Amino acid sequence: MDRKAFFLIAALAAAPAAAQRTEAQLECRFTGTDFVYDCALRLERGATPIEGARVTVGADMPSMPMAHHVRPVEAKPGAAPGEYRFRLALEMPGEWAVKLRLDGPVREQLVLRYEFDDKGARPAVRRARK
Ligand SMILES: [Cu+2]
Repeated sequence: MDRKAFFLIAALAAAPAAAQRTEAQLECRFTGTDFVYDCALRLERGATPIEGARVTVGADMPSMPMAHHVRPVEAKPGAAPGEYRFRLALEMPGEWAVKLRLDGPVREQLVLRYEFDDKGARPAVRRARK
């Protein structure tokens, strides 16, 4: 092949690499039962929803290693592309590390740190160490 064609192919192959990071967004609603949450997870890569993934969700508390035993649950596909839904039964409010294992089109493990209370969940704020 000539040089121009080779350069074009190389450029196309290189372009997606920068966009390969998996983005995960989590929204959890408190169910009213201690400490059970209905969660919707959005997965995308380079603004493209990740569809057809098998998502297993576990959780533990970074501040209390080995203290909790939350049984991992399997997420179900949601209504929107790249959306997955699951119910998370935690053992107390506070900061939890939500552990996602992705299988299928994307094989990856992600850890999302979220603060859970009776209003729902939001990303845990990193406090600067003194
Ligand atoms: Cu705890």
